Amino acid sequence: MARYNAKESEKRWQAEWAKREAFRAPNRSDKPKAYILEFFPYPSGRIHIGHTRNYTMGDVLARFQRARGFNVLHPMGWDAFGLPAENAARDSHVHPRDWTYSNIAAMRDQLKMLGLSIDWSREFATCDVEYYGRQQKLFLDLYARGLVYRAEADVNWDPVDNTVLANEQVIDGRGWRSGAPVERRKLAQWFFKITAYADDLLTALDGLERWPEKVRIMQRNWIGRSEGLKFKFELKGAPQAHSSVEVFTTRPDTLFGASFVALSPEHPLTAELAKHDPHLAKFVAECRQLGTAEETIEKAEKRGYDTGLKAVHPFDAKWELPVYVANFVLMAYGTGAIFGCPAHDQRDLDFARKYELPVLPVVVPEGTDPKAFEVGREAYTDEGKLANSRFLDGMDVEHAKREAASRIEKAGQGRREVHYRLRDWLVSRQRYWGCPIPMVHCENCGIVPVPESDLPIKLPDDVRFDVPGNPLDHHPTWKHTKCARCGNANARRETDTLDTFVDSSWYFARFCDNTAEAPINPVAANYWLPVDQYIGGIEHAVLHLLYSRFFTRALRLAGHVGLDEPFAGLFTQGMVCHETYRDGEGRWYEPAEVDKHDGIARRKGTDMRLVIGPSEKMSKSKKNVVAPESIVDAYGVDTIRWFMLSDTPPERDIEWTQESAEGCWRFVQRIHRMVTEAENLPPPGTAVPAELDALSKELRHITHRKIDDVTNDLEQLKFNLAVSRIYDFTRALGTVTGKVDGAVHREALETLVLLFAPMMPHLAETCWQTLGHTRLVVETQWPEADPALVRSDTVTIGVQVNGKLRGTIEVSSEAEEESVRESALALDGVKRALDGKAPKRVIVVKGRIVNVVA
Ligand code: ANZ
Ligand code: ZN
Repeated sequence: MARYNAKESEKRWQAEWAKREAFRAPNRSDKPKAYILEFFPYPSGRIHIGHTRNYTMGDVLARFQRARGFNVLHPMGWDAFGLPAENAARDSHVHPRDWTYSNIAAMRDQLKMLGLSIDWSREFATCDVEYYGRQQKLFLDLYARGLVYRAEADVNWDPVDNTVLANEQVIDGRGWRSGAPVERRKLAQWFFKITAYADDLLTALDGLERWPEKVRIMQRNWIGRSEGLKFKFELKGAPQAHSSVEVFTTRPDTLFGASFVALSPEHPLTAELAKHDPHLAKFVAECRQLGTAEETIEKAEKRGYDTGLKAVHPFDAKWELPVYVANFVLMAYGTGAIFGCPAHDQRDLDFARKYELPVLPVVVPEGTDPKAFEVGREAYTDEGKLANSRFLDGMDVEHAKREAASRIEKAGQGRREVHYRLRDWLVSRQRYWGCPIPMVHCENCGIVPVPESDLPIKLPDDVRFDVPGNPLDHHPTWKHTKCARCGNANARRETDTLDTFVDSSWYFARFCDNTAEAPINPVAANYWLPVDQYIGGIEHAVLHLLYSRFFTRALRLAGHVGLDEPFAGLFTQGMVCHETYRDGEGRWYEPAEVDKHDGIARRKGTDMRLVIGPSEKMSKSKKNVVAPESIVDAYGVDTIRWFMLSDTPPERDIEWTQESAEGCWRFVQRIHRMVTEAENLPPPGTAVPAELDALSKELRHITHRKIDDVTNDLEQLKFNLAVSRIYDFTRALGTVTGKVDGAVHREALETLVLLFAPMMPHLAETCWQTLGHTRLVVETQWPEADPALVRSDTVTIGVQVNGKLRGTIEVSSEAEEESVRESALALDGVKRALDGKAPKRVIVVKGRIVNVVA
């Protein structure tokens, strides 16, 4: 019996699919449409095995939906602008364009090797001038609609990448790419007015029912809507133009617990005071080193500077509060000034303890005596009743908020307001390898948009990377141009390029028609959008996914698309992990460079011992990556695909191990053997006889239940469950040869092949052919379950080993405990988990579950 030659078969079927254009998606069809998309990759070099997980998931869905009669769009492209290309240029003297396109070529081959059912005719890279030139047109359209502006602002400056960053791109106070601590600088920059949609972006989250709740929560928090009160404190001792200061609070109920007022270091009053106070000026300069990201400021030690000014309490003219400048007050939020109530706000409490300010509780838990209630190291932020608060005493928090706010409004000292944490999106970058912003600066006219007829503004090729700063700015001629408005020959092109997150904010719309003259073909976009299932990593929960939601709204305003929400369904897959290996000097080693025996790792071919680190997300920096080629050479791509879907729920992290991959490979072989060795099958299309023996009837039941189950599993993206059903089905089929009706046997085998086809498409084609078919699986419909056969007196029960689901078994609802136990232990998944050892205990919960304790 010939073993299954995965490598040969995979090559052959891939060529066959390409020849038949099996995955080409027409823009017009009678079928219902399904748009399935994985986050498009950044062409950083080569993919490793960790990257294959989300492509596999997307591909399973695409193949599944195609078989179910959908017109499926499953495209691929490249998020190809960005700094790594410039760094490569600086370090290895290769042009960013060459570096990028050669990476794309390599990665395209790799993705093709994975057998993904992609419509390659729609491929593009965001660095293609055909793409970024059209993006410039979109930029001009948004500018004309008032959604783009240039302003001087405090920005995050990344001193390593030499560019500004958006707030979303500062993680723990460091640049998201460089990891360098960011600084605060005042610069004129380009912004997208995402805040114009703050409320809409927030409320529309409720309608995104097929998004993970955690992503919606993260976006909700990022947008950060607050209802509060803006009001004035009269100031004593302040310079003339500053007789009062405005603050924003969400807790006007706590006003009688106020013990200080604080200004942002960037507040105009601070600047005024600092002119005559060098100590304050020095304090402000120190605060600047913190950057503008809120998270960083939140975590930094609270520090303040007493200005000596006094603020008058709005409810008591005789009550004066000290006025500080404090590092935790952001200029860009609210009014850039606050009043502090230490008993009920942790930051204020930390601050008050440090500067020995009073801490007076004004909200106490229901039923507590205010005199006995004390605040220690932790602020009290829960519900309660007002106390120590004169006319507010005894009210609950909501009531007291309303009462305090009304009094202030009536007195004309302030107004209720809604504030958002969300800031406008800073999109300009001082880098070369990005989309040039199509604007011109003219000394007569100011900012002048490039006329559309002059688009695209192409990047120059002859640039230098050996001098720090923006290569476009250094270029001897590129930026010199004529003003389109007044003809001034000394106008200057904008040398900033767009944040690459702009590139990824509309690529999904371009895929709908990548040949259109317009940036987006509205007919095609209206047909295909929204993306029905989007798959990618949770790290983009706020960045890419929020920007795209905004950009789609902006595009709608400019008449390019007809919808607001680009992604109807979102799935965030878990990471692929691997342990790490390090030598005594801290150098990392790839798994391929390591020999591991009995838990001891040595560098291959030497006896140098390596330290084994915990399993972590695969990453180039720690070298815990596995090249897909090495696995494909040994076992074929279907083995990788099967591995990526097996055992663990898709939203959780998995660990790549050679042993499990070998297990998958054995399963591939086993299926192939089973299909090849099946004897006495009647020809394809033979009807199942009406009268059947008991065993044949039972097999039909199993077959149709499997169709039903796998269909449901895949609809819900429960790939691991689908996999365990197929293991189970295979096991059931393994025992019937020669004992059941031939037509029933054929029906079961064909069903098995069609059910695993989305996951192991190459193996499926080979088996399908072996079973005597001339059409391909990719041209064959998904099997349909007969409802009468789905209903049966068997039950499917899960089998867990140490609490982790390893498979399911199909048993009669009457089955004896002993036989259930036996079937459970016979599962491949269970055997693998037990690794040859006997189980400690097997607990059978009749009709429900089997728990194996290893
Ligand atoms: C007094 C107070 C008392 C506050 C209390 C809170 C609790 P959210 O809900 O996030 O919108 N705040 C206002 N502007 C600020 C700024 N520019 N920088 C730093 N903090 C600022 O937070 C609103 C609350 O954050 C406001 O309510 C204010 O402190 C503070 F028991 O006012 B509160
Ligand atoms: Zn001009």
